[in-house]
Amino acid sequence: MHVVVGLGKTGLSCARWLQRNNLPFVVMDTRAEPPNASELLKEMPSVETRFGSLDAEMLCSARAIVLSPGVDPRMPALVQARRQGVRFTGDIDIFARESKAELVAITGSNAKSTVTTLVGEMAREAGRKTVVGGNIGTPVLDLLNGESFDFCVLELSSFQLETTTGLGANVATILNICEDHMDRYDSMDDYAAAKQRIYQNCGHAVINRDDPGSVPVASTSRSTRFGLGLDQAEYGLVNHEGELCLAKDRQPLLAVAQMKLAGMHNVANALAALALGEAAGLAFEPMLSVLRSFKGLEHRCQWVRDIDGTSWYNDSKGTNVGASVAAISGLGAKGPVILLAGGVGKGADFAALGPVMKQHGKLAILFGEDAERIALVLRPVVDILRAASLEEAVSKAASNASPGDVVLLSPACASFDMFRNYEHRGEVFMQAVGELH
Ligand code: UMA
Ligand code: ADP
Repeated sequence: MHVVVGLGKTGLSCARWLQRNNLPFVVMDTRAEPPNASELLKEMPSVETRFGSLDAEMLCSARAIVLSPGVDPRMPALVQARRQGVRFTGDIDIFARESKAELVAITGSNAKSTVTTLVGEMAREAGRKTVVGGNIGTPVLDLLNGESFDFCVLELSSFQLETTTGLGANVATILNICEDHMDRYDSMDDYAAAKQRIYQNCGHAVINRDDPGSVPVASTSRSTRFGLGLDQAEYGLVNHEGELCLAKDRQPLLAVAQMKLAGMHNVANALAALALGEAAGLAFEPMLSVLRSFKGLEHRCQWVRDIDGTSWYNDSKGTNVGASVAAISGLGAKGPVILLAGGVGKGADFAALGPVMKQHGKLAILFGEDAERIALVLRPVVDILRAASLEEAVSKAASNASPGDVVLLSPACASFDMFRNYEHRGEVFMQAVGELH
């Protein structure tokens, strides 16, 4: 019998898949009332469940444990089952064995959703029957139950990769690595090792030339590199007729100014998407057409409005230090930055915010659980204010803003101390900014 552990989106889709395949299973969740319990019981009234705690005895006798990404495998009952030789799997592992489609797999500490969406749009524009799923939101096993497809782009988190053995993607990449989820890993090495699993049996690796953490530790048959350097082999940048252009082998492909996405981090993301798309056999014209029109995803350096010469941006998806550093330097080119940051730091070191705020920052307005830890880093380089709520932070930003400034919500933290999720945080911010006069 299989045991599905965790009844969020992933657990529910795993239960559906097991039922479709007539495999016996039990669903467990440490919460007494897990989020999808009523949905599960409605769809499968006779399903066996164990809610409230993990049943160690049952786990130890399982044929396999299908673990949800949000469940920490270091929990004692899971450690015990592993010691007794029980096989661990996850939805991505099952999907990789079942799906026959061309697979492009994307991980990284940041930029996953942006690059995944770009490659998905590029494949659609090139006429491929495409699906996009994984950490970006749609559980992968639900994809197997929908329309037929021959091209699949998956965003994978380190949590999902932990239970994935022999992914065998046609094309795979680690876009970048910086500190994240340090509450879930014992060290950066453990986190990086989980990410490396994306390259298992992959046909073609796409490597970020500017980030050593992107390089596969095991050899791969083929690889392509991308990076922001000028005049590089493979994917990079060139100056052509006075314009900065995306380039392949020093040949210009598209002027950066023709892209709607803002910030140099998004230029790197565009190069990554081109390298992935080309490795997966997509033609350049449809890929470039997507880069000309794609405006970016919500909550990622999203322009909200201009008020009296000050530009307001929502980067609520900046949930780790590396993301906020990229957002501050990307938007800092437009003007002095008033940064709104704080929340749950997930054990991260905030030191890297210091230099970039020294260069671009005018003021930092801090809120949430880890506000004081961020203040310790920023106090020597920039003025600091504290706010009890995001609405108060917005109002303090408005009182301190001058024409030419950029007000940026890029919290460098998770949101769950004050909000349901990063989308909720971004919406509260946009609402408050929308109400300013
Ligand atoms: N649960 C337990 N015990 C625990 C923790 C959780 O029983 O100790 C249970 C919860 O009660 C809940 C279920 O597990 O019932 C939640 O499962 P989950 O946390 O694995 O979340 P899902 O709803 O299955 O969503 C997951 C991803 N969530 C996480 O990895 C935390 C979603 O990524 C993903 O979109 C979805 O699968 C579909 O693939 C979200 C995320 O925050 C966006 N990802 C992290 C990130 O991007 O930084 C990695
Ligand atoms: P993910 O899915 O990995 O969280 P997103 O595409 O949603 O990635 O972007 C999340 C945040 O990461 C953005 O809001 C931005 O602050 C930052 N970011 C985007 N691209 C990059 C990049 N190439 N390098 C570093 N940070 C980035």
